[in-house]
Amino acid sequence: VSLLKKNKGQPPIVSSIIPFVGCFIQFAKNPLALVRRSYDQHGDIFTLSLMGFKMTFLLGPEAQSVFFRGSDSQLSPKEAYRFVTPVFGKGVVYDSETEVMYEQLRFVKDGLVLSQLKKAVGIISEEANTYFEEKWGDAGEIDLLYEMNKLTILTASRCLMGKAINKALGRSSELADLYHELEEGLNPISFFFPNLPLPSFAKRDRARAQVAKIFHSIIKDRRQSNDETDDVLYTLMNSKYKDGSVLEDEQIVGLMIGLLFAGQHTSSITLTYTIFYLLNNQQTYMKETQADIQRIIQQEYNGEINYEGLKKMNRLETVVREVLRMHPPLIFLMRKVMEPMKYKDFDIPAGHILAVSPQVGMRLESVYKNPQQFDPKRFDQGGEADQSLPFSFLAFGGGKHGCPGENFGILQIKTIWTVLSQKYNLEVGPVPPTDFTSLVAGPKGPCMVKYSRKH
Ligand code: X2N
Repeated sequence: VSLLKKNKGQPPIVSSIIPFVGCFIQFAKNPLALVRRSYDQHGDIFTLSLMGFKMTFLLGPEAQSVFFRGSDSQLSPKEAYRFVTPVFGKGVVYDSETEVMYEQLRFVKDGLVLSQLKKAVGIISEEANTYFEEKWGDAGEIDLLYEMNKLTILTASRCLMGKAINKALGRSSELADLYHELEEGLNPISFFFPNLPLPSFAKRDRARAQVAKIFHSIIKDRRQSNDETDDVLYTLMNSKYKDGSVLEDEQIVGLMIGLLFAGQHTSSITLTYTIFYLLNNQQTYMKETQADIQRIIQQEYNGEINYEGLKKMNRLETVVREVLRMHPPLIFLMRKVMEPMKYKDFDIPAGHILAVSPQVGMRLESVYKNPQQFDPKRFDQGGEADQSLPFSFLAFGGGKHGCPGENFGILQIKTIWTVLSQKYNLEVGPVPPTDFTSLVAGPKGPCMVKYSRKH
């Protein structure tokens, strides 16, 4: 037997009888089933041929670590996520030079530091209180996903941009409609067909121009009034690149659009699933969570919802993490391979799209026991997740591009649930299935829920 490692060539290709199109139809129908089936057949690395793209999947912590540890010059997020640029804008998020991208990421992280999170709790609970009082009343039936989406637009935009933006949102539904038109432009099909002339693209460009105009005027007002509300906008307006220059207004606008999108959909989806899981586990996690709210928020902090109190609510936090394990809103994360690379004995050529699938990756039996079972206890201190390998939990990505909004997002969900569950009793059906046809994968709507005010 030769001691030299045998070169196995490129990763196994998942077979398909249709040239060019490849597995695209199966992929479009149920991308996760295809990825899971291919993993069972081929193991932790394989390539799907989709519309002329070679998508190479890495599954399991060992393979995933290669993805998250790669440098941008080897594994480019910018090249993989080009299709988001018309929405977020040029020169920001994934469209900037690597070094600039990292500096922008740092500005965002600076805008979401602990002191900001503490303030955010106050803002979010205030917005949530007002929302429920004005919109829900005493009893009724609503589409929970729709409602949580509306509420997280308000909370995320206020935490990012202060009160002015919510005045603009409240004055007319125009801005909300514009956001919606802008988001319609983030169709996942445009990953495969960036130049397809979809009718939504003309609307997208018009909406972006309008939103930009409104954001520009908010920035201008901020400067003139010497308003020193320190929110994320304030942080961005006062941040400096290493060369001493400040962000251009156009870049601030682009980052705001990106952050607003990021903070809204992932949160409203996770919040909706969290509520479904809590109410479907009345005798266990719901009971425990509500006892914590009673003991910590009510007794220890006299009903005031603050950062310290929410931090102590461990069960709610493990419920949210377990929801994210089973239903990560981003079902794929991608990079473009810029230089040929190796994984185990396989050669991955330049030009492949490298992909990690949080949803499939967090339901592997080798990573989490009974992965199809909802079990928040796995995230308890000293629980099974504490023993897992790095890059086992994928809901917030990892490595240099790891999500800067992780703490904010979880806190936002905990805050809104604490406000909501103290006001209302809810009646929900079973946990809804997931809709994989949008960029951010959430429960298939409508998610009708009955509510009535507590005493
Ligand atoms: C054939 C429709 O085509 O039925 F938002 F500042 C802001 C994640 C990018 C996933 C691409 C799936 C293609 C289904 C086609 C910011 C909070 C971010 C982070 C099905 C019939 C966005 C593209 C998904 C290809 C799968 C990009 C988000 N934190 N938010 N049916 O992430 O972070 C941000 C970051 C991507 C994909 C696909 C179909 C920073 C069809 C019709 C057809 N994929 N996919 N974020 N499909 N059909 C975000 C990462 C960034």
